[in-house]
Amino acid sequence: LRETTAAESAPTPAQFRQAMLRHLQYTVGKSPQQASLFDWRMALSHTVRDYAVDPWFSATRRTWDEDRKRVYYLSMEFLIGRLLEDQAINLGLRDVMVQVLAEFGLSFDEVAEGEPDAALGNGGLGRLAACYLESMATMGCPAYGYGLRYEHGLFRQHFENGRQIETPENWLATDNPWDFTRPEAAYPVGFGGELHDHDGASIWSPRSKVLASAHDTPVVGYGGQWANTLRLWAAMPSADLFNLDRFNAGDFAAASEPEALARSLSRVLYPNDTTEGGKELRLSQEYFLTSASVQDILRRYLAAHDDLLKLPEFVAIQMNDTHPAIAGPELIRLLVDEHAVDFDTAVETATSVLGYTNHTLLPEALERWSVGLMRKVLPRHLQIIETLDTQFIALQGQAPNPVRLISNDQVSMGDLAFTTSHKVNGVSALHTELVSQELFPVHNELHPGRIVNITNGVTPRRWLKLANPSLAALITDTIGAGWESDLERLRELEPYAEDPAFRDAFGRSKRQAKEHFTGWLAAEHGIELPAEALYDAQVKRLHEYKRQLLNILWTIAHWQRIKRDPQANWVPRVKIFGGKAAPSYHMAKLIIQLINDVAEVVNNDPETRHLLRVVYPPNYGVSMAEKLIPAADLSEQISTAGMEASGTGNMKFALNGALTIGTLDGANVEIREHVGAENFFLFGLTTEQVGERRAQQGHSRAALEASQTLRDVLQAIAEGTFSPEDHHRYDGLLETMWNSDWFLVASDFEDYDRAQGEVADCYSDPEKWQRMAILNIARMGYFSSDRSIREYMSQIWDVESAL
Ligand code: 26M
Repeated sequence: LRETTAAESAPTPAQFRQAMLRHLQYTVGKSPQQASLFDWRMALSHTVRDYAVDPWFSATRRTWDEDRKRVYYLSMEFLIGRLLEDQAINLGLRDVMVQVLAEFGLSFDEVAEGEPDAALGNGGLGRLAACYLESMATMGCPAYGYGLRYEHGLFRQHFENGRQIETPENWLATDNPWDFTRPEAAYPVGFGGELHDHDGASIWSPRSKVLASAHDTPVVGYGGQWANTLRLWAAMPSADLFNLDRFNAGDFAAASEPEALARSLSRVLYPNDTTEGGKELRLSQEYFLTSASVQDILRRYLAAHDDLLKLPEFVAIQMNDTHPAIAGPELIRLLVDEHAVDFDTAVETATSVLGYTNHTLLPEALERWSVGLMRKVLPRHLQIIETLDTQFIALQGQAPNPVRLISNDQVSMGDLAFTTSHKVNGVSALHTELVSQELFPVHNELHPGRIVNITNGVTPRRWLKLANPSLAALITDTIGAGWESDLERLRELEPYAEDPAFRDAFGRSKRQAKEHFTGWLAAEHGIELPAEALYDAQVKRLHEYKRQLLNILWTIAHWQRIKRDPQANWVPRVKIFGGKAAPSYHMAKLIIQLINDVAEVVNNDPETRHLLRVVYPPNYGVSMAEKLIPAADLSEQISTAGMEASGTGNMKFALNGALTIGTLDGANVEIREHVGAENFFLFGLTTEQVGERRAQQGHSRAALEASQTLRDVLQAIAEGTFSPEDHHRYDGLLETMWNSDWFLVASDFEDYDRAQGEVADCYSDPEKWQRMAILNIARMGYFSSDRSIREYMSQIWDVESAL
């Protein structure tokens, strides 16, 4: 086995070319003359993948040989995007690959554009898991990602008359070249059935069993010195799991239940980024992921050890939100029922192994499962949770109203995850404070020190080097290579903020990124944009708390002002929106329609179209973000304070030299501290003021009465200015604005307007703007996911780097 790093063993163009031609002929079965773009991409992907295998083998081998502790990251979502360029960069193959393709007359961008995004996630939580996988590999942290191999990822979005339409996503329709199928790694997962008492012990006889079958993708770290595995489970009906007893008893429908369940389990990703609750299939998916993963973890541990009580010395399991929180009961069940460990020892062992990351405080997003459904699907686990609940009540002594794992006939997965974890973490400083004080105050007093903060981060390989090659090249030219895996080195750029030549070069790189984005937008969506304008972007899932509504209402106000005084010295702006709404989230879908209706009117107004555009390219996802974020001048991070756990898009924008207009929410607080308050456009109520304002009767009406600007905006909407064919389209939305406004759009409007005025003033002084943008880039090193992972390794997982 080779132990050399990718950089040392980089192939020559001739070697790479030969390897690719071999794959074209023998893997794809085509000659260069017959090959389509698809064929070339397959040959290229297999060629790149080959170079991942050596570091992958050697990392796996060393982990076994050195008997290292491993991290297992359990997540229902991995929002990976494309892999070809990412893997090529990390293996040091990007340049040679581009060169060899060019020799065949092919443009790399054109070949790469054919790769479908692996969109196995909804948004921030899923993308964070993908950044963390890449950083764990870069940091030499022995780790596995465990997830589900959904046949259909997040739905595709398009607009009809401005309304969101969802269609199925189908990333596996063509070959997935990254996937190694592992039919030998398969585990039965049981569902339903009964409990029987046997000598005081509970025996679970599931009604159906489904096989979990593994598909592995190597995840190579930057520099190619380490690689981990992303293991995705596919549900498989299995001949021997077909229920023969029931079949022979004549109950044919019941006999094929396992097969029906199997066909649905890994079929599709649930498209909500908040729980809608109660769906049996979702609970079954969560258990399927968790059980298969925990079985695999124990199998791997027992292949090298025999004392299960030492599990915490060799295994750390991280639960990405509560979605895999059944891991506690499942691990306890396997230890007690299959390995004869006594209950209390099993609980202690499981708790020492497990960690839980909380990603949200929204009450509707905190998972609760009805006791009835739990009993039906997972009777043994419910029994274990009941025992844990009894123990947890006892721990609270004489408390009159103890916190319970089960209340109102529902299992609270957050409380369960807390009690079965040795560490619980929030994802930004503010969020962790709220997790301690608002969400888990009782747990926190019982277990001081269990809650820790790990502020989120993003991988600079994908979000700077890959997405923004012109800025990345400028950085390397200025401070040398190596910043990619030591992002604090960006600080060396600080003095260049005062260097006019560097500022010009930065301006040119921003211009190139804009051209790349607008070129794509024109080719893909037929939308032409002016290059000389302030690109102002808000891209993220549609949610009322994220306040896309505040942004579009301000856009209308801005349009009205331009129309009142068209000759004034306006800064031309392009308002860019992107993001999907959950299919059943009516208000979010109405906001999408409003944005598209406003775009229709504003973009066709000859008086203003040279000064204001509104664009909403459909189907925002990782690959669109890679083009859009580098092109942005202004990043909208405008959630109601206290509601966005962290945000990670905010980090990607600032790292690419966009300035932020934002509230004191989530990681915005820390971003502002790092880049400097003078380089950040702050507005809005604080978390504390949000609480106070909501308690004031009639706050929405009061705020509207204080803002002529906002009243004029609502008036225009009410008159049908943007929906001439349906004056009542936005009645519901307007009613909310006047009478409830939970998200405080009206309360924050005037201050947002003031901050947007500062943005425009600042942008008209390019020297000042560029200085601020450069200082943002230089001071964003802290937000590398490498730093986050280092903190998880030392504060939660107690695992050492193998490098
Ligand atoms: C739950 C049950 C059923 C179906 C879907 C879900 C579900 C899926 C995703 C619930 C929440 C989901 O994601 C929440 C999320 O993305 N949270 C975001 O996490 C980011 C990473 O920590 C933070 O930066 C964001 O602030 C936070 O909103």
